[in-house]
Amino acid sequence: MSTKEQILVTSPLLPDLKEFNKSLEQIWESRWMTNNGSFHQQLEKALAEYLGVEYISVFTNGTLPLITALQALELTKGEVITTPYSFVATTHSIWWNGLTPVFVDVEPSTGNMDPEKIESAITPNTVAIMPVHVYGQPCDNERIEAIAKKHGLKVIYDAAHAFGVKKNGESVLKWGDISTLSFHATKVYGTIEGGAIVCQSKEMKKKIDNLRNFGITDEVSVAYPGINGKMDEVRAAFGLLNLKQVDAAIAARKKVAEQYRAAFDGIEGITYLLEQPNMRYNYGYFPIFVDEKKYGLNRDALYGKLRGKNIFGRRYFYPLISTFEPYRTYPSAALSNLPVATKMADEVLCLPMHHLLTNEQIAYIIEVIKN
Ligand code: T4K
Repeated sequence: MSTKEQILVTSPLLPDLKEFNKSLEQIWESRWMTNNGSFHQQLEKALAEYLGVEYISVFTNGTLPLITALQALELTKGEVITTPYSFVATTHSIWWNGLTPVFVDVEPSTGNMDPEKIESAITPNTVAIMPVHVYGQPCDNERIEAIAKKHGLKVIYDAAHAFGVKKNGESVLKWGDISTLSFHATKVYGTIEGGAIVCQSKEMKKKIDNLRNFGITDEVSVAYPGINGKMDEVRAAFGLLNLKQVDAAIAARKKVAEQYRAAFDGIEGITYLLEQPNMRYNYGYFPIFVDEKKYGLNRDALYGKLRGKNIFGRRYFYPLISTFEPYRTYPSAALSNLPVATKMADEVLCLPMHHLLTNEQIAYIIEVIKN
């Protein structure tokens, strides 16, 4: 295989262009571009069915659902317990609502928030917990929600990575008060930019839909200081077509994961996250963890070596959110509070993982890591 070709960490899922053109013709003909149009309505219906959830509101990206979720739950002051091991949008959404993020450490087996650490971080000011199903690995929902119930806290899952993920045949999006999704181009299922909120009642969906449209409740009334989070018709049409092929894409990703796992079982110092039983995963990411002592190179050296061979992995999620400028002075951002997350962030490398990787490309990546 030529090393001239760049192998990127991901590749977007694209609908058939001819089919997409047909949708565009319909949009042109209707002259209806956005604001709850026909494709938008069809997409919400189709997503609810595909995901096995009742109430879903699509958004223009995956960050506004996080911000809006906190507003829908009327959390206006206090602390929100969250994970530093995520994309920065998770913590930003807390900040944007004038709330205080409180970081807790994660579990090494999943990279998700450690329920024990949650309980000890609760103060009289705590109002909610915002866990992330990082890489689509489901959180320990039973323990998290038992803690939330005991202390009267809301739970908002950042499920940006958990599109189509199920535990015991049930969508993980049904957990907690609200879950949010991202349909960014780099995700398993995408609408170019896009996202959604999944909630548990008709009334809550109505409120979220209003918040997504400036808080407008009718032609002459505005009930909340809402935002413009609406998805346009072009992206809704794109998303509808992508839904038809997402299962095939997940199946292709699963095969990539199987090849990686088989190969890394034989490489000292390279580990990966183990699958938990009774889950349906989406294989959105393939993080490996590099133990310098055993492997002989540290993560950054391997990252650089792969780049030198035209293999562009990404260090998701390094650096930890808690080390970024806006958050590093928070008491909970202290390294001593986050030893597991710090170690994971220092050792992680997400390898190329998408539906278009060829067996030759996978073998080439494995070969470079082996040598
Ligand atoms: N919560 C969590 C847990 C999240 O992970 C995210 C987003 C969010 C919330 C917020 O959702 P959004 O508001 O983004 O919908 C990417 C994505 O931009 C971001 O969506 C994602 N998480 C995050 C983990 O990764 P970058 O800065 O790594 O993207 P970029 O542009 O470097 O692209 C990564 C790779 O993908 C490159 O190798 C090139 C390839 N690529 C990228 C794009 C955009 C393509 O092949 N085609 C493309 O169109 O952030």
